[in-house]
Amino acid sequence: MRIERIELHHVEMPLVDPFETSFGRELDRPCILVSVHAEGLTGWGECVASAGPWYSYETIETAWHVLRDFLIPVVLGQAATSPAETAARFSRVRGHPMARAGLENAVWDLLAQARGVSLVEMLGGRRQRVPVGVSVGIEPTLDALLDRVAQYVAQGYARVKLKIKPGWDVAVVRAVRERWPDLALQVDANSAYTLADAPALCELDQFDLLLIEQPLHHDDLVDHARLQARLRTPLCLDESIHSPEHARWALDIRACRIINVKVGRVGGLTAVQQIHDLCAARGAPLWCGGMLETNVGRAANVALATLPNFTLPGDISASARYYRQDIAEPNFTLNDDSTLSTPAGPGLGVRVIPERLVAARRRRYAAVADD
Ligand code: NPQ
Ligand code: MG
Repeated sequence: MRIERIELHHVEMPLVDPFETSFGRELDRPCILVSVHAEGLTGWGECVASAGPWYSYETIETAWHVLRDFLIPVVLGQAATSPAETAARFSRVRGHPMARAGLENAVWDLLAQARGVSLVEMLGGRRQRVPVGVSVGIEPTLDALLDRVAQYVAQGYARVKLKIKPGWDVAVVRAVRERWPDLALQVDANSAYTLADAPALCELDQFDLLLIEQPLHHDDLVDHARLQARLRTPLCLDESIHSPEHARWALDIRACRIINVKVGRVGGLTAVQQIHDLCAARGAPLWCGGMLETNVGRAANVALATLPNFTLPGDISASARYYRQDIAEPNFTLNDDSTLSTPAGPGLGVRVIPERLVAARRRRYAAVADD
C-alpha cells in the first residue's frame, strides 16, 4: 500500500502525580503522536522524546525536525510493504532513535491493520497477558515514599521499582524491604553514580533486589562491567543500550546480565525483535521499560512484552498511573495477577479519540504525497 499522508501531533497532558528521577521532576508530559494514512487506514506511533534532553539527547524539537525533514520524506508516497523495509529506509539517519521509532511503529500499526492481524501476532508474541510493575519516583520524604509504595501494593502491583540517587538509596531501599519482605523489588539510578560509589552500590546486595538499573554513565559499558564483577545483584542497562549492537557489546563484556528494552531508545520494533532474538540466544532476560506513554505507546509496549524472552515484569503500568484522561481508548487496567492484557486487534488495538487529540494538541504538521 502507498503511504498517502503522514501527520505529526505534538500533544501534552498533565501527569496524575509529578514524577521525579535523579535527572529532574516532570509535571506534564509532551510527546509526538505520528499518524500514517493509506487506503482509508490510519496507523499510530508514539515518539517518546521529552521536553528537555535529560533522559537522552532527543527532545520534542529535535524529533519534530528529524521526522519532518529526514524521515517522513523517505517514506511518504512510497509503498509500505514491511516494517523491515521502513527501518532500512531510515538506516542512513544516525542516532535519533525516538524519532525513528515514532514513525516506524506507526507503519507497523498500519500494516498490521491492513493484514487484519494484531500487533502481537505480527511481532510473533504469543501471550495474552504480560507481567507488569510500577516505577516509583523520588519523593520529598521517606514517609511519602512508603505511602506511595503502599498505595501501589494495595492496587495489586507485585513488582516495584524505586528511583535512587546518591543520598536516596540504601536507607530508602532498607525501609521498603523491611516493610515488604517478599515484594519483587528493583532500583534505577538513571546514571547518577560513578565507579567511585561502588561501595554504596555493593551495600544494595543485601536487599535481594531483582536488578540494579543503569547506575553509571549514560553511555558507559566498560565501567558497568567493572562494577558487575563486584556485585552479586544483576546489573540491568537502560540508557547505554541504543541498538542491537550495543546489546551484543554489553553482553560480550558482561556489562550487565539483564536488558531494559524501550522501543524509542533502540529506534523501533524491528530493532526490538533483533535485541529479543540476540538476548534469547545468550540467555539474558529482557523487560519492557516505560517512558510515561499514552495508550498509543502503552499498547506497543504491551505487544512487544508478549515476546517469549520478556520474562521480567515491565514498567508498563495501568493507564490511570499516569493520566486522568488518556488520548486513546480503551484504557489498560491492572489484572489481579499484576498483569496487563493485550487489547483485541487489529493493529495496536487502541483508537485515538479525535476530540481528545485536538484538546491536547499544541501543534500539527501534515505532509501529503504528490499524486
Ligand atoms: C527509566 N522511566 O526507566 C524511565 C525514565 C524516565 C518509568 O522509570 C519524562 C520523560 C519523564 C521521560 C521520567 C521510568 C521521564 C522520562 C523518567 C523517562 O529510566
Ligand atoms: Mg531506567
